[in-house]
Amino acid sequence: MINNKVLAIILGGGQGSRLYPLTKDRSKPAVPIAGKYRLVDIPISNCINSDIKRMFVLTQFNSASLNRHIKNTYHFSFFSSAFVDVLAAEQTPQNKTWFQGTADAVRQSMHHFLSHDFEYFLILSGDQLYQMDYQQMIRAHQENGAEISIATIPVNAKEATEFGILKSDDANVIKSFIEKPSADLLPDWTSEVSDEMKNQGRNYLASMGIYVFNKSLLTKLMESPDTNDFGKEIIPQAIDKHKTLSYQYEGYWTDIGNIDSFFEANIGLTADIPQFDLYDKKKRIYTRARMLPTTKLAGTILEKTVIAEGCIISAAKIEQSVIGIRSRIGDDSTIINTYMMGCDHYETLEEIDKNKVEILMGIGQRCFIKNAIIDKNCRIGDDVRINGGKHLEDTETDTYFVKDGIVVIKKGAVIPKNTTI
Ligand code: ADQ
Ligand code: ADP
Repeated sequence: MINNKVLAIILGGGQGSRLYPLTKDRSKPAVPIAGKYRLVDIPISNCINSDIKRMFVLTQFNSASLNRHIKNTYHFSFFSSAFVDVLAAEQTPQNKTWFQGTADAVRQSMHHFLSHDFEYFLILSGDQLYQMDYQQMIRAHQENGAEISIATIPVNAKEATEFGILKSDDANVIKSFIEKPSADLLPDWTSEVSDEMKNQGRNYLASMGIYVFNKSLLTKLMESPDTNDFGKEIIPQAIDKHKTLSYQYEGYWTDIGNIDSFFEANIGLTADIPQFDLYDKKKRIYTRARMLPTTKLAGTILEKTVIAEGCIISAAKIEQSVIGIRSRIGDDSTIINTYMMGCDHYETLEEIDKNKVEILMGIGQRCFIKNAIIDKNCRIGDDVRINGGKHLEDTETDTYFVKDGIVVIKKGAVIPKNTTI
């Protein structure tokens, strides 16, 4: 049984600066996606669906929301060896610094891993949207006698500069690798790909940042203290010395490391047939079971919209939007191309009265909101107009942040009535 031989390490995130301000108060794995999940649910669910049930999540910040989410979600049987453990960067007498990079994060946590019985490390990224059976990759690794395997995917020239790009021989053995090549170097890095990929202009083979390492090899590689990153050092230095295989994948896979790609990945769920399939019984995405009531709607025209549980909505229109758990949207409001994350709790009438709440959690009446991400627990007053788009310059205030035309309302922000952004 391969699954008993694998220990999964989920790289939960460095500073998460590219997802700021969503990562202002929480670690990256805890960022809410798709209305009811968190980023970390994706690799954890892929592991569970691949029958790999021993997982560590490495994160730079020890955020309360991440720990609570993992603790409340992943309950395995008392009799199984399954677990999901969060390891945050910790100061010890040996390590006075935070993780310096992905390999350093693994190195600093190595003593936690080595007390387990396993043969393969499965190293995963925490900020990607995809559904993959890791068993097939590990089987290919084993059958071909590889020491390292890298999952790869064909990408186009524009994307190629953002990834590790590699070339392999006919037996899928990786012969060369370059981390994030500049555009002028790209002509040397094309690969033979299928006709379907060629027709889409996807002529470069990119690393998906998903690696299988033999335990003994990675343990040895980690002994050198000068390698901080997998992409920049470990992989380029290892391919000449250790048999490194490319495991090619052609399904849906997207990196959601910045605000733009995070927004696109969420809004993509509103397509007629989304590329990321949340409805597949065999590739289920797990998250916290919250026992919320059903959503209540009154007089709203809905166009390609995904609505999570527990919402109370009387908006005029919601179009191409993802509305998260416990969202409240008032009369005559219009929401377009927006990801609203929802709320952590409902406000009771007593709380509203006691705290003299003027603007309720959620979106008020007669608002117009377009091209926005609304983080959790925001209070948006009546007649607020948020019109995101390329006409807006990148900017930041106490309550919102604009990046690439997308307006991000910060967690818990209060936007007074009649505000225009
Ligand atoms: P990047 O995604 O740019 O490229 P990196 O920033 O190192 O590489 O992040 C990889 C994963 O590790 C991400 O999930 C990130 O959040 C996490 N991470 C980063 N620093 C961390 C830290 N200090 N502690 C814990 N987790 C951390 C990598 C490869 C490329 C490949 C792309 C595919 O280097 O070769 O093409 O992934 O997305
Ligand atoms: P989720 O459903 O996103 O997992 P939780 O149920 O964990 O959210 O709640 C998120 C946070 O909100 C927790 O810190 C929880 O304690 C807090 N919370 C829940 N109810 C209330 C409340 N009535 N007032 C303030 N905070 C609350």
